[in-house]
Parts: sequence; C-alpha cells; structure tokens
Amino acid sequence: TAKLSPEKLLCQLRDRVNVTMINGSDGPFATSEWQKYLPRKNLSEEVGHLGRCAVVSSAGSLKFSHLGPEIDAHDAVLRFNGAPTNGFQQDVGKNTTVRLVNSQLITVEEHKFLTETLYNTGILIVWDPAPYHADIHEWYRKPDYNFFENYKKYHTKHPDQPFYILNPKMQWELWDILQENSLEDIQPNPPSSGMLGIMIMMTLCDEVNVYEFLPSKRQTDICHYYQKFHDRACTMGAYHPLLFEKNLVKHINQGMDEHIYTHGKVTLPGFRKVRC
Ligand code: NCC
Repeated sequence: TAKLSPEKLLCQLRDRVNVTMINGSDGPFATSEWQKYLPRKNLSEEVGHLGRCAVVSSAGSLKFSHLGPEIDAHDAVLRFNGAPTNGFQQDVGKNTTVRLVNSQLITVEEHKFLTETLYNTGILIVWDPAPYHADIHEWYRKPDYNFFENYKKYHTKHPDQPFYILNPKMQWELWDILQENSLEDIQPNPPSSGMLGIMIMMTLCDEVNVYEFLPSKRQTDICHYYQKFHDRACTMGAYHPLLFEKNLVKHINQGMDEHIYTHGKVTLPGFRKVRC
C-alpha cells in the first residue's frame, strides 16, 4: 500500500520527523522551576553511541518465544509502559535501557507509577497525545493527561534516574508520513508507543531490531505477554493507527521475511546509516 520506495520513505522519516526531548529552553518549560526537573544532558549524550538496539513490543506473541538471550545481546533495549522483565526473562530478556511510557500510565493512579519498582531501571521517556500540530504552549495548557505533577513527584523520588518528556511535535510529523503513504484515511490519533519507540531508537542506534511488532507465527489474541487479557485490537489497533504503522514498518524492513515469521523480527537502519 505504501506509495514511496523504502529508500525514499526512510529519507522522509529521517528528514521530517524531529525526535527531540523537551529541554529547559522550550517555551513553557523555560522557567526556573522546570530547570530543576528536566535532564541536563540531552538523550544522545546520555546513552552514548549505540550500535545494535532492540525494541520489544508488549505483544502476547512474545510468550514462549525464547527470544530473551537474543534481545539481551543488543547494546540497548527499549520497552514500553508497564511491560515487566521479572518472570519473563526467557522470552523478553532482562535488560532495559530505555522505557517509553504514555502519559496515561504515569497519571492514572491504578498503574502505580510512583511506587512500582519496575519503573526504576533505565532511562524513562514519557509522551502525551497532543492535539494535531498544536504548538507547545497550547499543548502545555491542555495535555491529554495532566502528567506534569506526577512527572515532578517521580523525579523528586528518583533524582538520579534520567526522565525525559518527548517533544509532542514528532508524533504528528510521523502521522503525516503514515497518512501520505496510506491509500485510506487513517484515524486522527497519534501513533502508538511502539511506533514512537522505533523512531527514537532509529535516532540513537546504527541498527534497530524490533520484536513482535509485526506478529510472528505465534500471533495471538492475547494482548500482552504479561497478562491473560484477550483483545484483537491490541495487535490490530483501535485508537492508534497501528495497522498503518505496521504496514510502514514492513515496507522498510531490511531483514528477511522469514525472520518476521519465526522471530517476529524486523531490522531497520539507524538514521545515521541512511543515505539520501
Ligand atoms: O499495550 P501497550 O500500548 O502498552 O503496548 C506497547 C506497544 O506494543 C505494541 N503492541 C502491543 C500489544 C500487541 N498485541 N501488539 C502490539 O504491537 C504496540 O505498538 C504498543 O504501542 C501504548 O501504545 O501506549 C499502549 O498503551 C496501553 C496502556 O495505556 C498501557 O499499557 C498502560 O497500561 C493502551 N491500552 C489501553 O489504554 C487499554 C494501548 O491501547 C496502547
């Protein structure tokens, strides 16, 4: 369904999607109060030069995959939201370098973001669904979830753990490319954490292996590898334009189709390696 060649699409992603984190000079964050909370180092300085990276979706199809050792053999591993490693190491590995969480997770009490120890490992990045191409002031006044208070509380409890806020403009830069490359109209909601995490790692790493974002032969209606809950929408999408994201990722895959089937694995180049 994609309209551009894989090479051209990679160039569009590299040149039009600005993957940046909020810093202390960004509009409403340029206050002395925010300087106390926002990380001093930018994210790429914090992680250093990364070679091979893994992005681990939370899909139920990771269960019984035995992919843990392969995932842990990467220089860095990105996970999502409340996806655990304890008790699931055989299938998903034990290393967590970056954890990307949505603003709902850190705001809504039942997720226990402030107390669950699972969040205390690795670099945290939070993102919030901003209005379509809203400017940063407009978004700051009206975030989808008002996560700022819990962000500050968490940072106060864990001052040494780097905790970034994803600049919300990138989600719509990415969405525009998804829409341009789809034959149908896609839902006007931001891409999933999965797709955003893939873009973050393509910015930081030379090569990115993504696990069970495109489902393998283990595809299942079980939503997450760590829960018993069944819902096809987890894999196919409802709120997020997940199917369109997956088509795009399939289109730029540089690995073998067979590895999708056996490992749920796609291999993407880091943007540093993309020549346009
Ligand atoms: O489920 P979620 O996503 O945390 O999953 C992380 C990413 O993994 C990919 N995925 C997941 C399950 C599956 N069967 N197939 C997949 O491909 C997706 O790319 C997904 O983004 C989110 O994107 O932030 C999301 O978060 C949850 C929920 O908010 C968090 O888990 C916190 O509890 C959303 N679910 C609900 O709101 C009920 C989900 O829609 C999107």
